[in-house]
Amino acid sequence: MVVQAKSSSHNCSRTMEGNQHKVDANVLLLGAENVGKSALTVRFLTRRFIGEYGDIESIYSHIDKIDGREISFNIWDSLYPQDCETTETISEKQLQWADGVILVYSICDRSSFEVVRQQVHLIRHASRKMSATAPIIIVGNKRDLQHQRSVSSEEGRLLALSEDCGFFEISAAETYHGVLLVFHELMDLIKESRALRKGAAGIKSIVRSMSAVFGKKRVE
Ligand SMILES: Nc1nc2c(ncn2[C@@H]2O[C@H](COP(=O)(O)OP(=O)(O)O)[C@@H](O)[C@H]2O)c(=O)[nH]1
Ligand SMILES: [Mg+2]
Repeated sequence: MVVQAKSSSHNCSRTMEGNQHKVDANVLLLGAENVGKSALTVRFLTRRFIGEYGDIESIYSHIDKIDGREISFNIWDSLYPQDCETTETISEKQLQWADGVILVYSICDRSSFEVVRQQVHLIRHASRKMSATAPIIIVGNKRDLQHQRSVSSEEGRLLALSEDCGFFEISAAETYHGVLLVFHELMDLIKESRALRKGAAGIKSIVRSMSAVFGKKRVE
């Protein structure tokens, strides 16, 4: 069950785009269980690391200021489905909702890295079908546990590079700053992707009006 702390829809994020002072962004956190999705979320919301988070799936609202502009984040801290070897681990609803995605793995859990690899492919595949591209940031968490590392930084960076994603290695347990950087970078990517979409829509409408004019002339 998803508990929604404050309701927000994809349309809402679009309508607010025109407002110079406030921007909405729906951020979806995905990844295997126990990698620190909730730790990352709670760090961003409260600046604190509390250690245990339970198995709660929730959408949180949080206002942040970036470069003097208010950003209203809606953060979906998801649960990785249990016994899901064959079923889909990301729902269409989640992808339609998300303006941007944070894919989290633990640097000391190789299987969680494989889940991220699988999920990034799933998202790219679904995006092509929905002709929408939500920016993705891949995050290797638990950087403080170097002695237990089983995924190298290079592997993480390479996966991100090959899938056109952002990449960070952080420790939600140790610092707030790394978590903040992840959300701010994702916001930058979301803005870029919206600007691109607007540009594409603008070009389409110019083409439409031009063909309307030239079409008319030909008829006359
Ligand atoms: N050492 C360390 N432990 C972490 C870190 N982030 C989360 N954890 C721990 O990992 C466990 C799972 O975290 P949680 O956020 O519940 O994972 P989720 O299932 O992906 O939401 C908890 O015991 C956290 O305290 C981190 O950066 N370093
Ligand atoms: Mg959790």
